[in-house]
Amino acid sequence: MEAQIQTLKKQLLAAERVAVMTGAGISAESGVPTFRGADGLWKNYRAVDLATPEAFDRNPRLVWEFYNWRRALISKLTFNAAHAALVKLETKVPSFTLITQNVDGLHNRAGSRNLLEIHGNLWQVRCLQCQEIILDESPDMGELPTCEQCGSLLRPNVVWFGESLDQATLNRAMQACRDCEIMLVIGTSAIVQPAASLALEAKQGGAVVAEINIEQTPHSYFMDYTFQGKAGEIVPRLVEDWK
Ligand code: BJW
Ligand code: ZN
Repeated sequence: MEAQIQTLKKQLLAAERVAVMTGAGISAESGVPTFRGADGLWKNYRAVDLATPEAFDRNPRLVWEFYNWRRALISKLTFNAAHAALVKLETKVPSFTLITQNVDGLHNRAGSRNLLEIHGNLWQVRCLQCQEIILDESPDMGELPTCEQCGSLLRPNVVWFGESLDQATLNRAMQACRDCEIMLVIGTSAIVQPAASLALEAKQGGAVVAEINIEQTPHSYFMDYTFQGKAGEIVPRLVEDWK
């Protein structure tokens, strides 16, 4: 692994265009639970079962309770060495795009600039009626928060299963993956579409693709590099000693 880290590090130093995709695994060492695996359980509900418009229609109180729990938890946490290393990488690479599936806002807090939050942001809420999007960073939004403009129910401004991603944001992510010379894929189980297809897009466009994950994923087989380990340990090593 050591030699491979050194080779990729040299390639990154020489690259003009780099894309990075992150998933829940990059925030795990900050203390944010991931979605799948034992970690993805909340009060005996599977996190993915609550991330649907049907769950919200059926029981908005329950879904808000889940999101308020995550708000309270994440508001006490901070970014880790992997988030910070990506900020450093961005300052060295002429064209750098960070695509995240995470809604926790930790890349933002770490200081990443060219950031595409393709599944939305936990700290934004949206009115079901007037569609107004409001930034509200309070750790508890209350049981059933309502819109100040029209009094209708608010929902988290995130993308649930069966919902479309913002097309303009997705297009920018696709373009960055098609154009890049190197793509890093960090801490994602690579099963949720269309996010998962972005790494394939980069590979097909001729990019060198590298995966950093504590486990193998369905994408490991086509990766040029697979670093099996914690993001907080491996990603900083890719930018170590850079001036
Ligand atoms: C570490 C680590 C450490 C841990 N270091 N690594 C059948 C086939 C194909 C597609 C579909 C299908 N049926 C339905 C679909 C479409 C569906 C989909 O992909 N489903 C699949 C599950 C099959 N996709 C959608 O619905 C998307 N929309 C869409 O397609 O629109 C078109 C459409 C419209 C109408 C009908 C149908 C289609 C939307 C997807 C939205 C996903 N939303 C969520 C919730 C966001 C809000 C919130 O956070 O509350 O996004 S679900 C959840 O999964 C969240 C995540 O961003 C996403 C991905 O999860 P991620 O990040 O990969 O986390 P985990 O937990 O899965 O993995 C963590 C990884 O980290 C693991 O690999 C660990 O090993 C690793 N790890 N510690 C390094 N320290
Ligand atoms: Zn409203």
